[in-house]
Amino acid sequence: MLVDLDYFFAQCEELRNPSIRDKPVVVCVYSGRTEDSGAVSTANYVARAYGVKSGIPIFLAKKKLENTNAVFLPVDYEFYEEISGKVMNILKSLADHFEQVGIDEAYLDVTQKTGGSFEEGRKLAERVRSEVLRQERLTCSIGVAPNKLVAKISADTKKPDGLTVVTPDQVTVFLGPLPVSRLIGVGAKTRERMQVLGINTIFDLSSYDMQKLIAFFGKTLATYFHNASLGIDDEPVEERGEATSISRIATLKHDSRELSFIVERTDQLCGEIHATIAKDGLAFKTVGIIVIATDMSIHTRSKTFENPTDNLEAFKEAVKELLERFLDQTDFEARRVGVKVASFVRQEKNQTQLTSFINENKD
Ligand code: DCP
Ligand code: CA
Ligand code: CA
Repeated sequence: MLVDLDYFFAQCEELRNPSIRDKPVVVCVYSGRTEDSGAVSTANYVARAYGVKSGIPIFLAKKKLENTNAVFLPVDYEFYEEISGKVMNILKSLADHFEQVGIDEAYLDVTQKTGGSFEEGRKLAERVRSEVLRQERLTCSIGVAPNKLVAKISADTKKPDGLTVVTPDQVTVFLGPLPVSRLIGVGAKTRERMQVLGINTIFDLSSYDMQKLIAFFGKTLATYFHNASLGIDDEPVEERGEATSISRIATLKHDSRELSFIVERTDQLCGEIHATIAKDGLAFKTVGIIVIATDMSIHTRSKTFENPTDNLEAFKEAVKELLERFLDQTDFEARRVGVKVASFVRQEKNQTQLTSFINENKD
């Protein structure tokens, strides 16, 4: 099954401030050039009814929501990541195999847990939804299907708070009428090229002459398109590697530009992170700071050591240096501060050789 959280960033904002729930909520990435320059990250479904969606300019969203009690908020990735992590732990606990893709969705292989029964699959999906709602107060949409390709498309069918089950014998009937753009790998350009060939629906694609398809797209792509159109996919649900970075962020007791006051807080955060990674036997090469200023602008600085370390004092010292330089170079006053470590290596016991296990950063 594919589990995707509904209007994720905006739903997180509703979570911390339930009074905005019935209003249009628009989460924005402000570019900072002028007051309203930037793009919409996402919006709740109240705002979507007015035509507001991911990617449109903020000024346009404001225009569409004129004369409403809409709420516009800046993105707060750290907060969303924290919530995402909690949800992912729930999902992981309910699956045989688990694969997170992006901040708000994951594939769960539940073949063994359900004994391959789609009736059991539906029940398990209901359980996933009720656990995520009960423990984290969030709604999600789920697709249950014989493979990842069809699960993803079925999860997108009914939103928000939807559940769509597609059994093996329903796959081609389910996919057939949908536009080809619903297939992963068919973007705007490919869709246009297919349209020229008279291919609009997934059924059109599945019944299109294979030789002609190869002549047009090459063998690899044509084979992928053909299989995908028939709902054929045997990609396994694969656990991704461990986290590529760990961060902690906190709000200061009061806004400040005073190094010693800020460092008092970051020292605590360093301690928390250090406890986590020491437990896992990890050392790190990169240390970073995040400063969210009183105007909500977000600033980051980082530094990479020549050799990995797991030393708490060295960590705190690096953070202090970065903060000092930041305060020196800018006039921003800090409201929230965060620290981050990345570029992990695992420390083998009694061995000088360090094994790198870093996976490519997914986002
Ligand atoms: N996102 C973004 N810019 C985009 C698309 C997405 O910043 N162009 C962010 C905000 C979303 C999050 O990623 O909340 C997850 O993306 P989804 O595509 O899953 O969209 P939503 O969760 O917001 O909505 P839906 O209910 O349609 O899943
Ligand atoms: Ca989502
Ligand atoms: Ca998503």
